[in-house]
Amino acid sequence: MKDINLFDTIAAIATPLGQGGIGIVRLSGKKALAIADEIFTAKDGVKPSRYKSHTVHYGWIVEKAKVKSQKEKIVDEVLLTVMRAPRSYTKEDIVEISCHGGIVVLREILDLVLAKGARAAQRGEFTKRAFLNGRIDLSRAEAVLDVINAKTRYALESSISQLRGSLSKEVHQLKDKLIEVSALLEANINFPEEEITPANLEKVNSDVAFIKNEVDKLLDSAVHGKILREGLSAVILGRANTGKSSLLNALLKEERVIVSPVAGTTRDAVEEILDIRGIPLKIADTAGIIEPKDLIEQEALKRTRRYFDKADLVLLVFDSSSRLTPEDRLLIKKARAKTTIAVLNKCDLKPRIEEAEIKIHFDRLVKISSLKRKGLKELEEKIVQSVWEGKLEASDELIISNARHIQALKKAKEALARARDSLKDKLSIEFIAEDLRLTQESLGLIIGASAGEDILDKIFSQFCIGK
Ligand SMILES: Nc1nc2c(ncn2[C@@H]2O[C@H](COP(=O)(O)OP(=O)(O)OP(=O)(O)O)[C@@H](O)[C@H]2O)c(=O)[nH]1
Ligand SMILES: [Mg+2]
Repeated sequence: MKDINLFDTIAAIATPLGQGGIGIVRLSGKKALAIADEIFTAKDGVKPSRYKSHTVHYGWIVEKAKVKSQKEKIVDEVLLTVMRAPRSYTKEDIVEISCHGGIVVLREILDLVLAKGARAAQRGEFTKRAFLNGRIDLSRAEAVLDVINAKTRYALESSISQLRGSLSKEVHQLKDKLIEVSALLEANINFPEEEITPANLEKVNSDVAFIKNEVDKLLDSAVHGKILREGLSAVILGRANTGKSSLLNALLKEERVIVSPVAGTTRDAVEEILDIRGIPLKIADTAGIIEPKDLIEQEALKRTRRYFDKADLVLLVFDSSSRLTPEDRLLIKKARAKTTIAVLNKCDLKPRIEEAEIKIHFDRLVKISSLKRKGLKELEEKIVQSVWEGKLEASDELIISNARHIQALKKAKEALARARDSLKDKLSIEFIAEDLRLTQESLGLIIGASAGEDILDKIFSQFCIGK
């Protein structure tokens, strides 16, 4: 996006290309209203440049005759919205033309606008202007992208909160605190003969501890952020015939995979996507093969392993109507390394399993019957709990989901840890001041205060055109 002129008036089709009820062509910049004057004929005859800000007008987009013998051509019947600088998305004059949502109409209107002197906008250029004109900071600009890309209700809520400035507020507060602390230290660096007072040193200590704690909290939330973005992946694990495929079918409420009394029914792992209370859950049914007898079974085992390795959550299925087998015990050992829910299936039959032994290894245990569809709600409940550990219930929590923010926070965390060590070891004040400066810089990256042109390019190129 280098070398683009920020004084140009830009235009783009802001709605998805396809057929729809309405489509929008959007213009932003100094010439937006003058261009609208040339192509829009209002029903009441008033020119757009005379409209008040935030008003909507009915009329037609008209292509004037190029030569006298030609008649002027009506392109479409439209509504035209005017938002004047600085009270607009970009802080510039904005004109939005809402026309009928056909590709040809939209294209013709855009061509007309370009012919009158606007330039085709690049990806994210409207939002980039909002950032460069100081209406939003970088974390909020990125939140615009997250809102557009949100795939679940929770992801949307979290991006909306970031769009409203929750993250930038938090970062600004931390930066202010850092500035305060740095000022105390700088005074000492500039006037070394004046020893830093024990009271001031104590304040530096406690403020640094406070900031570090806040940064840690933000980083902790990133685990949830990943799930909001990408969904949660779970694997159904268990020895043959415990009812893994039956469980998948029960959760999906359809007969998706083959179920049979023959051990080794499932060979190929099957992955499906479920929506569990707004969280997308990718769930894989695997083969219950533990000791492969042929090449196909070897391959099946390999696939089970692959799903197991990448899973955030394991549903370890037991047949509660039989005693634990050595295979069950082997799987218990493996699953302990992961977040696991022990699922005691076939609870409609007489229980024979050593429940107490399983409880030793796993905090979460549910009894279900896939056949009779019992206990499935409790299982869903446990799945949600295991993911959020009750955290999402506190809905105000700020959740970090952006990889760039995570990276910047990690850098801040490292610098803060060094500053704390230096404080503990009573090292020279300069060292501490330097690490606090680095912390400030890293936090500044999140809101864009210290972000370079290359970072901006990378961020805004992920946007769609017209945003
Ligand atoms: N009584 C009872 N039987 C069940 C239940 N769930 C599954 N079964 C039966 O157990 C047998 C095995 O079920 P599957 O779902 O194929 O088991 P699986 O774990 O996928 O087996 P593999 O794919 O061979 O590893 C079938 O006959 C099912 O009908 C249950 O809750 N109660
Ligand atoms: Mg199966």
